[in-house]
Amino acid sequence: MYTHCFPGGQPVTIIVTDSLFLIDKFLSKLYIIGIIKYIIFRRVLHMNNLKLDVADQIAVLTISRPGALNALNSETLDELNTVLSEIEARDDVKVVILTGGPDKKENAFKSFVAGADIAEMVNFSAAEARAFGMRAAEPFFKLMNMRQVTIAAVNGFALGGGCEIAMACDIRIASDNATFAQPETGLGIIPGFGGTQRLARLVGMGRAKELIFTCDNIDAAEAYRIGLVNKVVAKEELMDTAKKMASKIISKGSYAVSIAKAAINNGYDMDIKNAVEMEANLFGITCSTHDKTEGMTAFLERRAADLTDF
Ligand code: CO8
Repeated sequence: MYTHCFPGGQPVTIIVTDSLFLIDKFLSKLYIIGIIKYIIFRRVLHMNNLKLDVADQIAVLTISRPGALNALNSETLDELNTVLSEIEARDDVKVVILTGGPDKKENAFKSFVAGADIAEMVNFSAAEARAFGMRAAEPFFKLMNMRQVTIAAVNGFALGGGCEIAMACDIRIASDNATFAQPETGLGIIPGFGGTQRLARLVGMGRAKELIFTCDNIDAAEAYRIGLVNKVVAKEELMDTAKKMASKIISKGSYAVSIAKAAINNGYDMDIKNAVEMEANLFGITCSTHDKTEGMTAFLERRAADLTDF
């Protein structure tokens, strides 16, 4: 009898007889492969400006540049791009919550993201500025289109690129002290991380133009009133609220949620006739799943559904 322990797993008791010798050798190889994969994974996921915590199928991704109020520089955008690809491949993550880390005085509610990094942008040529914009576009589109639901938990300043990254998420929940603005025209530039497009789509063209032309700060209550955020809560309740919403979403059919997300995103820029046809096609796909059979059968049998597709 022999106990074999997988990385991060429970010890497994194995009875080693002659006939099981080969199996044991195979398991030993798996163990080594596990260690190699762990080392590679750690290497790939080594991040200077982001923290990732995964629990209960929720990934909390924290942008952490305390000295710059979490401003987005090239390194942070690249890390974001890498980690979102890693997360999208994980079946154990159904919702991503994006938030900002504390400032250098440990104030957890100072800033979500205070914009793109002005110190990096100040000497950009036109070509470098364009490249910087495209560098952000990739991870921002991942937030928008990845199969997991993305929630921005906005815990303070969401200015310029900070407002823009929040808008790239599916849902925004703001703490009551949060401040939103697109201050770019005051710096002689325009919103370049999708702000001219996503703000108009979220709050309408008139309000988007007003915010971008005046650079006005708006508080969380006003952001809620104009439809920029889905919910405003006391700052102490921000993460709990975001996690509760995440858990509720996770309790539904995760594959169906991801298909609904794709339908909403893809249809938004289509004419209504093609959009509805696209929806019918996706509806057909969801009807061929285990979850559809289980969900509807459970309803008819008056029991809770066990939805497992993702
Ligand atoms: N970039 C770089 N550093 C920043 C940024 C930023 N966006 N915001 C704050 N910081 C730094 C400050 O320089 C300061 O650093 P240090 O301590 O070394 O002096 C530190 O963070 C703390 O900031 P403050 O001392 O200014 O803190 P205050 O509490 O006095 O003020 C504010 C907080 C009001 C948030 C203030 O810091 C501020 O106005 N920040 C800039 C906000 C801004 O204008 N954001 C928009 C930037 S432009 C943008 O986002 C464009 C996106 C699209 C780019 C597209 C390119 C293609």
